[in-house]
Amino acid sequence: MDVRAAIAVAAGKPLEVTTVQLEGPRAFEVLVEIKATGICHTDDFTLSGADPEGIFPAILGHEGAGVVVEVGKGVTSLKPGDHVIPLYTPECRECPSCLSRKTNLCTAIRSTQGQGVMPDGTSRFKINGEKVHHYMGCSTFANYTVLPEIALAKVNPAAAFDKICYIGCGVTTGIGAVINTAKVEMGATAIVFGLGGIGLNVIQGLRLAGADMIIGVDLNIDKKPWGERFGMTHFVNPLEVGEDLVPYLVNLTKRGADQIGGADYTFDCTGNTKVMRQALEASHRGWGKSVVIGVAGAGQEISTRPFQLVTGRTWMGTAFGGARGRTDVPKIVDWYLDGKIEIDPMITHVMPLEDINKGFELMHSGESIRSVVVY
Ligand code: NAD
Ligand code: AHE
Ligand code: ZN
Repeated sequence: MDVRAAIAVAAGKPLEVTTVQLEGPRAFEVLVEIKATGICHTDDFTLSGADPEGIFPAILGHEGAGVVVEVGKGVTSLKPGDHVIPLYTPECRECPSCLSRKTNLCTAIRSTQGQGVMPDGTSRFKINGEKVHHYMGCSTFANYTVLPEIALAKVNPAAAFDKICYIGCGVTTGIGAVINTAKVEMGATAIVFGLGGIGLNVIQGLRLAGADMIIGVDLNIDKKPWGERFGMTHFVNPLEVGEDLVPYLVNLTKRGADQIGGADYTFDCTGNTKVMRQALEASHRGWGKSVVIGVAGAGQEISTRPFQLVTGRTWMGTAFGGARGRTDVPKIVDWYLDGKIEIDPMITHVMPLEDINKGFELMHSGESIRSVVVY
């Protein structure tokens, strides 16, 4: 069938909106009509050419929501009409990783996903007979896409697609980093570096977990009211503090009889490796946990003095907020419907697929929190 899609033709080039051909679902696959998709910084990261797994041409997009149109042979958990959210971290419930209960990083289809193809090694997308790659197993920058059954979460049909698409990445990553990865407790102190589409969800996760002091750090002063809107208690602009950012943050978080500073929990939501180091070093001596969420380009590395770890800090990372997609995503949709978490105000811009490059420009200029394409 013919579908409308935004194709990433080459690194650093704008997406090209055109018609491509999509083959129907094979065994254990599902054809989904995508109704809405968010634009995440990771799409921009891959489009920039910095992603070692970036392949062109490809149909990017991994933050979608839609409706099942057709199921392939052997599919048992979904039927036409079901509302679904695509999962770039699937949940097969059978691989050693799923069975370990220690990680959400299902390994069932990870290698083919990284090669931009379906689990059988082929692509369902073509343009003029030439192969177009899938992306993160999702390709939500197309109004129809095919996914493996294990990479779809069935969700409450009462929820609006143009809001819950954000649960496909940003909302779940931010809130999950707090709840699943860091396991933040009531009364904790926390620092969030980068108050974009992910960082603001870390902040609302911290509010949900009952953190007392929530410090937001961003180079863009316009993000201050945004942080406050979701529970941030203090804002720090590194440009005002200069070279002394870490001692400044340690001082700000001093408490208790010994007056040792550093936050209980810190989160990098920038993808900048220097910020990742600052986040680790601004966490508390003896027990601070620092969570890397940001994604950094090929060849970039993080560093610190081993002393920082010897003295009890833990450096950790999270993908998709540690969420097991088919189990946790439907619950997060229900949290949204129950008013437990907010999504609507963070969706600052909505546009048709034809204007998708505008969504990337708004991200670059820092004007948007989340842009959503509605088909
Ligand atoms: P975004 O562009 O919306 O937000 C980034 C924010 O960081 C902006 O507000 C920007 O002003 C701020 N920033 C940039 N450099 C900074 C610095 N040196 N100090 C302080 N603030 C700085 O991006 P996003 O969609 O929120 O994504 C954030 C990062 O998280 C990206 O690297 C993205 O690829 C990654 N990500 C990871 C996962 C995961 O599962 N681990 C999921 C989604 C996104
Ligand atoms: N392809 C990159 C890695 C990118 C990456 O870490 N992706 C995150 C999700 S970001 C969503 O916005 C992820 O899920 N990682 C786990 C995984 O298995 O990819 C690279 O550096 O090669
Ligand atoms: Zn993302």
